[in-house]
Amino acid sequence: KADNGYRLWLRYDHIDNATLARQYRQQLASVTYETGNSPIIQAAQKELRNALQGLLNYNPAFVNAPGKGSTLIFVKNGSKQLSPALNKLINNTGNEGYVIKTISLNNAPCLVVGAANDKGILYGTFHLLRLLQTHQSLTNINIVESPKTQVRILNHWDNLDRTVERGYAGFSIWNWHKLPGYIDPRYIDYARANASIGVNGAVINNVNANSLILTADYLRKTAALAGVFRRYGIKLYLSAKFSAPIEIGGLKTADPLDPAVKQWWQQKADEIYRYIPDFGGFLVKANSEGQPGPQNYGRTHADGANMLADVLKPHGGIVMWRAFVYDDKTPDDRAKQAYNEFKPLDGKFRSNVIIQVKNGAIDFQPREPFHPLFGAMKKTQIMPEFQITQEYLGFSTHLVYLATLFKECFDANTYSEGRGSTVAKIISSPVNNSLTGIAGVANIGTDINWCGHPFAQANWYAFGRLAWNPDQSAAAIAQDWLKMTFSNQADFVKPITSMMLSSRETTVNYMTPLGLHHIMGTHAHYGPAPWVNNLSRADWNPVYYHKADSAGIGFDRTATGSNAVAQYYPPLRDSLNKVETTPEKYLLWFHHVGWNSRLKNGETLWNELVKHYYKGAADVAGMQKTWASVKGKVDSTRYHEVEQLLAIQAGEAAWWRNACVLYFQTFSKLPLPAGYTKPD
Ligand code: GCW
Repeated sequence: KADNGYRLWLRYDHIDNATLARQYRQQLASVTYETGNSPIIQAAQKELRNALQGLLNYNPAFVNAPGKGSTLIFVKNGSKQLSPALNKLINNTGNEGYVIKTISLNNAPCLVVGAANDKGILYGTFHLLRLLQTHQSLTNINIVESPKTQVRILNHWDNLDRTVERGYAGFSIWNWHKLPGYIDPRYIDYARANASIGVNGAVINNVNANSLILTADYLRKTAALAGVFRRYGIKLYLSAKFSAPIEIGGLKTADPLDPAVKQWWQQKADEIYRYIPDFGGFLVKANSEGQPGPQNYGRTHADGANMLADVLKPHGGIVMWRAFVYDDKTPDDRAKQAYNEFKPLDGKFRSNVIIQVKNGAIDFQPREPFHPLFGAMKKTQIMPEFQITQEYLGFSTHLVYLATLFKECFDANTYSEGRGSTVAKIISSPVNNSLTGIAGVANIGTDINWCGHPFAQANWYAFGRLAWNPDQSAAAIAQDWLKMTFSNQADFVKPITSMMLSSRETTVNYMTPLGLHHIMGTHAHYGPAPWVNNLSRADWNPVYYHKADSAGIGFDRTATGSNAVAQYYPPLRDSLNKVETTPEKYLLWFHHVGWNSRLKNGETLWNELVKHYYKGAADVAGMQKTWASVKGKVDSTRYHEVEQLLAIQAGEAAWWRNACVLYFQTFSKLPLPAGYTKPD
């Protein structure tokens, strides 16, 4: 059957295992809602009906009160039918959590989906459906869930002309021309998909913001989108340009300490909340890559963020202030700048400000060590920013499952409070009652399958699942996604799960092995260009990062070099300061290493580098074989799409390998290891 991928992981195709389907129908024979009838509950009900219709070709009886023969009951805030203990459990699930539990009601098993609030019912519904979609047993269920972070948000880098910065899946899905009058059904499907994975916020415009988004004309349009999102528990946020008071307010300055500026933002906030009563707040990129900010007026990031936080505070809004800053102020090492600028401001931000920090200190590279700001700001709330769109990972052409990359950051130990101070723990622990959060730069566009590559959908999916709970495994999430998106067949799920799990390491191997970084094409960020050395700013040039010379390769960030290692806590700082104790995957990130230096396995650095590049390219050929082995187990449309994309990826992996090996060889002047054939 043809499948264009539009339905993402919410396909709800009929379960062809007849025994299983029959059992589900019996177990879900009658449905009762003791939840009230809010718009969110209605959305949840609609999802349930549609899904059961699709999965089981079945319309359960909807009964008003649970009684004899009740098999599925949704309960908000407790019910007379339930034990005090279960009611208590349900009432303690918080704003978004839920319980799914099998109980005995009138001597028969009954499944309870309980929550303290509407959103919990919505999320519980999607979890229940996931059990069906992945063919799990519905017998003796006992699930208690609540999210580990509160703001789980997509950042769309969408421009008002519908181009998308670093977007590789068509144009922006927001049709500004037809809004607010026309609600594209796609907005509803977008909201459903997000709700199904627990995403509860969306910044709908680019951080390189256009002030026009804050004018009444656009606010009317965004309000229409917010109306769609609200029914799925999603708050709308906007990227605010710091100079908006000048551009659309007619003021002469945007100085955050100027009373007229503050008053302008105050009125703007009040106006926004008239259009969108549950508006989430602002995301701000300031004094970064040419964007205006408080430093233009001799003020600090804290001055800027706090001014905006104060005007949003009475309405319950937040400011997500980005720490992605770099310019010529830290000429020896761009990686140090965010820490240098933000660490001294620790404790100076309002409690409704969250500092949004990229997972690594450079920029969404295939592999980076975690950003040293995690754990460094003990009195300031921090949220990580991941990039779901594959700016540096082959766009939507390469199959790269990013859950392993996200996990590497979450699981990293910062040592800020000794052992166990992982990034996941830090970012899910509220500081001064602030909200906690996680952001992901969206990979969504107008392409029929939303994300360009059928497997790029997995990265949107995994982002949401991990934002809900960063402790989940990348493998379990991949399996769920594969089953829901393609097929439950074990001989499909097993090989393709392992293909997904190794795909990111494969990409690192053919792009930037052993800690190399930022050696890609400098404008598009596609393909290799380690040789570029003529851009106007030193820190835009790949040669600045790899520093290859006749002696060796790599960026010395130790005490004898830029000393970026000092931004990490001991004992990590000390181990990164030495070649021998630096994990080899980060070797050239922290050290300039001689071509003939021996690595742990006894190989020379040069040989090991070459071998990584060759392995990366060979492993893409392996992915092609794995995919060929599941032919016939998935629909032919998506099969052929992935097949063709993998062929491109294989060609480009070889391109990366050849370019990097041949270029670095001009410095090492060493032959390839025995048995390796030099590329033409
Ligand atoms: O990753 C870089 C991108 C820019 C982007 C910037 C940022 C939105 O190349 O396109 O701008 O980072 O994160 O602000």
